[in-house]
Amino acid sequence: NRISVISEHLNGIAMNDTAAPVKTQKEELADFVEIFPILTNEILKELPSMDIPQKNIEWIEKMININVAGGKMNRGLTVLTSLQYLIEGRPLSRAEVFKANVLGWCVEWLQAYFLVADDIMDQSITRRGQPCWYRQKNPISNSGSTVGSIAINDAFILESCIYILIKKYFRNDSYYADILDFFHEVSYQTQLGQLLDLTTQPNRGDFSQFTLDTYRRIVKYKTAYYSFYLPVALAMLMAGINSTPAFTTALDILLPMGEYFQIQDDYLDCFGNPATIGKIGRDIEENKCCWLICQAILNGTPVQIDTLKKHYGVDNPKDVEIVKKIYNEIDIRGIFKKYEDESHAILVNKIKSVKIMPQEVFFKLLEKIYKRKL
Ligand code: DMA
Ligand code: MG
Ligand code: MG
Ligand code: MG
Repeated sequence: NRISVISEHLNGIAMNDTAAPVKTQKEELADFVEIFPILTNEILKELPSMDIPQKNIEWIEKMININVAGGKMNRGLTVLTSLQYLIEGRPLSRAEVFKANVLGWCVEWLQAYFLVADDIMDQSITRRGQPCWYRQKNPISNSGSTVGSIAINDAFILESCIYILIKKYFRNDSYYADILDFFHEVSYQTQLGQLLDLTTQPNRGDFSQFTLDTYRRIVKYKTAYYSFYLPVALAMLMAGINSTPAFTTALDILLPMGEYFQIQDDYLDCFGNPATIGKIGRDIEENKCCWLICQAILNGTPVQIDTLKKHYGVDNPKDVEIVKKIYNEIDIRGIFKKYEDESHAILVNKIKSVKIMPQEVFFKLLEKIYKRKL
């Protein structure tokens, strides 16, 4: 079939050490997208010999297609982009380009695993413009039931896929164990972040935990490590960088960048266009310790804060409206805009002081997310 032909073709390329042609950003995106069905096929093709019935193989195929593909792919593309800046003075080989993109997809698989679970835990409704996976129609049910709690197990399967792919393509590389360590460590950090997020949420009306210190800890763990540090660190491994100071420098920039990114995510949860961001905000209803509520507590009058305590964390459109009205009264948009500019300036200054590795690695990432609307 077509996919196995492409697969053999690309495995051939992966063995090939000739220089990859210089490509436009659009072509690089097309290359990245092109290998997704090949990687999916690597996972699916093992299943018949494991005696897994066809209907379950189809389930996994559908589940992977819906949850791994269709995002912005910023994290996935970052591995190759970073590697290009890290390897100076010579073009990357076709094999290097291919392998960087495999790692990029592994980051996308990791993200899919977290999002499937996150949407259940956050009781979200839509993701990437369609119902969240756990809310989708169960493909093999004849009673119209949803995927429901099977999605919990699907999240675990998505996680396992990462290690199948890494083993397939990196088993013989000297940095194989380092890649595994990074995925394991960053997974744990993200799980801890989700725990911090979920445990600041249950006591509505109690604002004692909604401080910027608590907030920063949550978002460092739940977002920054996997979204910003991981893809760059993987490129660093591929580039043969193994000095601790280089990784420390990367952390020093990428964790604050991840914080900035999650603050944008929180802002968009409230003020973004669902048609653009592909998801319907739930932070107010879910009593999340998000950036907006922390700022409202810092900037509101005692009367406003009292009103927020009555209406924040209630799953009712009328209460949500009252919260948003107070956000507007304290000019949260202005506070956000000021934060965005200041934070951008601080990051630019930090990046300008980097000497141990090319600054473009970081500038490129910052440029992609500054003032994002989705
Ligand atoms: C996202 O936090 C964190 C992870 C680990 C998925 P979130 O719940 O704010 O994300 P989203 O707004 O995409 O649901
Ligand atoms: Mg969520
Ligand atoms: Mg969440
Ligand atoms: Mg969010």
